Amino acid sequence: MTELLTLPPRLSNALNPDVGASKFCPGCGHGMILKTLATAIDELNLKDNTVFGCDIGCSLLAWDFLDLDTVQTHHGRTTPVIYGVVRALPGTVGIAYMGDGGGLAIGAQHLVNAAVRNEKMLAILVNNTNYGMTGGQMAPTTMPGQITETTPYGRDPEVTGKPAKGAEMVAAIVDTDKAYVTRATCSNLRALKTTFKKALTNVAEGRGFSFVEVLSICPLNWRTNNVQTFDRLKTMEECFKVGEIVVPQELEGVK
Ligand SMILES: Cc1ncc(C[n+]2csc(CCOP(=O)(O)OP(=O)(O)O)c2C)c(N)n1
Ligand code: SF4
Repeated sequence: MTELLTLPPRLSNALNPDVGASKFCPGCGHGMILKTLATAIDELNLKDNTVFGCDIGCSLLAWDFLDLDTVQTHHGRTTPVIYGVVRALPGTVGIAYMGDGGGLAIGAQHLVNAAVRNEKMLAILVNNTNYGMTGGQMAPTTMPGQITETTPYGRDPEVTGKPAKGAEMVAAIVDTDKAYVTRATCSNLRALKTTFKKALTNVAEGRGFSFVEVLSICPLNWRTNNVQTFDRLKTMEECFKVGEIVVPQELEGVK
């Protein structure tokens, strides 16, 4: 029985075993989301033909998290870099991993064009409602009333608009027979794994564009303890509806 205590943790093959200490802040959502993605890649046996791209922002700290061919690019440019790889090497499963700032502010035009053109890739947008890496400024997704470094009295929609709804925006412009568009949350990692498996399957089967927005947590910039962090995530789940928006018929059986 004591032998069990000395067994190393079981890691997914798609995780880099030599990554060392986490580069993310304690309690960050990125680590949970990436670990779940690695498990989904393993369960679908896609590791050897997957290419991973990470953006600027805290997502770039994923550059050595996975044992996959990886490229790091600037704000939202990860999307065109990844579909460039897929176009050059058809059959590659390309993943662009970005923050809500990268995907919905400076890189929004890339996301829109990839979605409209049904590029055969997976875009994962991690929504933590702020610009995490640069110290917690307002992002397109900041919620009404939310205090950030640049909205010290709370975001006022009269002045800066309402929060951008990435998944709904993408759903409005994709080919609904071929694309997969959904919003998930890091409060339910089991459901997130199924979501990633559907999104990856849609790409691996050459059907079309997959978009997964994941509601995530940023305790450092939110200045929240564990309880407050997950309470904030519940508020986000009320503001950004979790669930599938566009699902091709072929994916219905994927678990
Ligand atoms: C053109 C340009 N403007 C600003 C920056 C500074 N910058 C680096 S990361 C970042 C915020 C990224 O926020 P987000 O995409 O939401 O990712 P997060 O860090 O929250 O995961 C900004 C503004 C930059 N690198 N390049
Ligand atoms: S700043 Fe926020 S998003 Fe970035 S690593 Fe820290 S907790 Fe995670």
